[in-house]
Amino acid sequence: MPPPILSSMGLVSASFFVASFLVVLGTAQSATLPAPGQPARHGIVNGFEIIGSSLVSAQQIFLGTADKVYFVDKVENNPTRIKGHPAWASEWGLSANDQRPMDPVTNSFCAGGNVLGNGTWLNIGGNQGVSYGGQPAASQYGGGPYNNPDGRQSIRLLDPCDDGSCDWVMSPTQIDQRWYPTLETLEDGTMIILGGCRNGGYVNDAGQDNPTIEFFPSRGRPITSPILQRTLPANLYPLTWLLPSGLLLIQSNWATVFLNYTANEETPLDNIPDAVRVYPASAGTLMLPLTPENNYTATILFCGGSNIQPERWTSPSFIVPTYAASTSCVRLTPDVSRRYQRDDPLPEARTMASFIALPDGRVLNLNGGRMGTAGYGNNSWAVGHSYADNPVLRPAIYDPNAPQGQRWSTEGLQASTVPRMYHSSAVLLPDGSVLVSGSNPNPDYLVGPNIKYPTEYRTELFYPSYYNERRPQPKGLLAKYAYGGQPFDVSLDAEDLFNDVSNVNQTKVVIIRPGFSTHAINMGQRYVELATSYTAYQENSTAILHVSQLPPNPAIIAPGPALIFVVVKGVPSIGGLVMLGSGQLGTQPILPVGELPQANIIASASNGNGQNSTGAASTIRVGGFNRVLMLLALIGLVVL
Ligand SMILES: *[C@@H]1O[C@H](CO)[C@@H](O)[C@H](O)[C@H]1NC(C)=O
Ligand SMILES: *[C@@H]1O[C@H](CO)[C@@H](O)[C@H](O)[C@H]1NC(C)=O
Ligand SMILES: *[C@@H]1O[C@H](CO)[C@@H](O)[C@H](O)[C@H]1NC(C)=O
Ligand SMILES: *[C@@H]1O[C@H](CO)[C@@H](O)[C@H](O)[C@H]1NC(C)=O
Ligand SMILES: *[C@@H]1O[C@H](CO)[C@@H](O)[C@H](O)[C@H]1NC(C)=O
Ligand SMILES: *[C@@H]1O[C@H](CO)[C@@H](O)[C@H](O)[C@H]1NC(C)=O
Ligand SMILES: *[C@@H]1O[C@H](CO)[C@@H](O)[C@H](O)[C@H]1NC(C)=O
Ligand SMILES: [Cu+2]
Repeated sequence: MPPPILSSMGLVSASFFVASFLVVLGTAQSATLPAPGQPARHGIVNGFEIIGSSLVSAQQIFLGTADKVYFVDKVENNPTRIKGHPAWASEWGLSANDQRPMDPVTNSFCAGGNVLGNGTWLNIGGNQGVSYGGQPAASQYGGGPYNNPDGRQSIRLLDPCDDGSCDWVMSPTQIDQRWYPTLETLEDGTMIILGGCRNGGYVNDAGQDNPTIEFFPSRGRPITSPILQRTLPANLYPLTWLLPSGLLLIQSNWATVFLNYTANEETPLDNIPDAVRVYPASAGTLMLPLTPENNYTATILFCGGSNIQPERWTSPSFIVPTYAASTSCVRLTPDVSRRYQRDDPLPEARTMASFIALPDGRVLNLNGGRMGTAGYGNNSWAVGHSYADNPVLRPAIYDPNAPQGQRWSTEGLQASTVPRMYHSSAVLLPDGSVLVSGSNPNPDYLVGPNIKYPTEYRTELFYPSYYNERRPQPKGLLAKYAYGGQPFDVSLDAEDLFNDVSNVNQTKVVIIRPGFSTHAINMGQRYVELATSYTAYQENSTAILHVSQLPPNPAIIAPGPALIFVVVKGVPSIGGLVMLGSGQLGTQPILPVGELPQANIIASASNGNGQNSTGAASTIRVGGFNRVLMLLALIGLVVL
């Protein structure tokens, strides 16, 4: 962090800006969420429950509203139909447990997705139009049994809704052909779209590679990316995160770079050790919680995948499903060091692990197999068509705060009964359960008694340990959050604090973007803890939680919709869907950060031992951090 150099000009414009913004903020702050209630279900704690059958197979899923999960499949012969052809998308209503088919128009096979800063979801790219068995359709403009035009250049948009009226809409603009692209939301709420191939296949090759990046809305022609160009053949769905520094981290095959996407400049970091993590090796990956304690410093965890050398991928003697997946876990804190560090290995080798950020700060690891990789084909050695085998049915949980050597645990966790192989997915729901669905390592819809890995519709919830606890019901959470600005108050009653006021110092407010889940990646998934302090009353065990707005840097979490939870002693409230930032694409307003009041537990007058514990550690931490935030805010203002 550079030393503070503030020109008088900066201060003048800052104070002018503060004054004008307080008016705006006054309006923004008046909108609060209704206090959340309790889960509608009683869960099987640490276990799975099948809650129904999806209409299409869940190759891609995301939470669009607090009540609706959207499914996107590849084009195939799903018995559910819409507009005279098989459906390949649907909506699942959580409270009513009902569904409806939807129509993404073109073939969304292995598309990428993510959400814009204004709340519109994107689903981008895909495959050619297909017919029975995934064979190319006679016409690439529609018609035929599946009536699906070529989706490789498609930009599909969805504004999620709760009234059953919304459907996918095609953007009139197109992208370059991309099958298996990655989407990452940028700090102005626009989208960067990375990589992909033109014709598909198990891995990429020079003849069909699209080693370029482009943007939505468009910023002009695609730009060549050297890392994508030199990491064939395993460069599809490149693992990409926007870092708090504003650089992007890209991990592809064995290589890692920073991308400065405005200067179009890539800077190499160390190669990743032990295993390939991108598709089709498909490691579990996740940015660990960004918290006031770690100064919002990003650490990325990569676990499993497969140790496959470049020439092996295309070797005719490579029998994929008999090759064991990796147990290796590594971490990278790219804004601090370019070196990967080994972390505790997975309890079981895994390819296609989905990593889900739980509100309590732990990471749930589920889905995938012990052998082989993602992908499928008509090879004699395939398991049916699957290139993976030996499903890992038991989840595992990673605690980033546990001492090294003790971070992974499977204790008490029950196995699922449903293999979740290639084309399965998982996403966090507002009630803190995790929806798990999909699995279809087949070219078309395929079910039957002798099919080991059929097209899977069974949809489960996994209920983490906190699920049946009485949930906190905080009052006063906002509906919109600014980057910087004034703190606000949330009230917790005695029940919310489990009738023990000292639990207020084990209370946190967290924002989670659950992301777009496909191919063991949750694009855009992120966990950010807000700075807090409290005024608590021993006399009646209630507390006012003082909560900071978002850190004044939209690269920490990009604008757009996300869930907010208040977590007391590891038990989250039911998450509310809120808007981060302005709700519009474009440079986000950055505000000076208001100081949090001193944390304080006020002793009962009647209580003889007269405890008056001020949360000194919490307050000093916040104070020190705020100076940094203030500087960032002022830099932002000068730029404005
Ligand atoms: C969000 O921005 C995109 C790109 O400009 C636009 O297509 C979409 O309609 C916008 N959504 C909303 C809700 O305004
Ligand atoms: C990207 O490079 C440009 C030009 O060198 C520089 O001004 C900018 O600060 C860089 N961006 C980041 C996020 O480092
Ligand atoms: C975070 O910042 C504070 C104050 O600037 C500093 O004291 C602390 O060491 C930093 N912590 C980390 C983990 O970098
Ligand atoms: C794979 O095999 C099936 C069944 O024999 C056949 O229908 C299909 O066309 C084949 N697919 C490819 C891509 O060769
Ligand atoms: C919370 O406060 C209680 C009582 O003051 C104390 O015993 C406990 O150690 C504190 N816990 C944390 C995590 O600070
Ligand atoms: C709890 O006690 C404090 C201090 O007497 C008081 O200000 C507050 O209103 C009380 N809260 C409730 C919910 O009774
Ligand atoms: C507790 O301590 C704070 C900070 O020193 C002080 O402002 C407050 O008056 C004290 N409260 C009681 C009830 O003693
Ligand atoms: Cu795929």
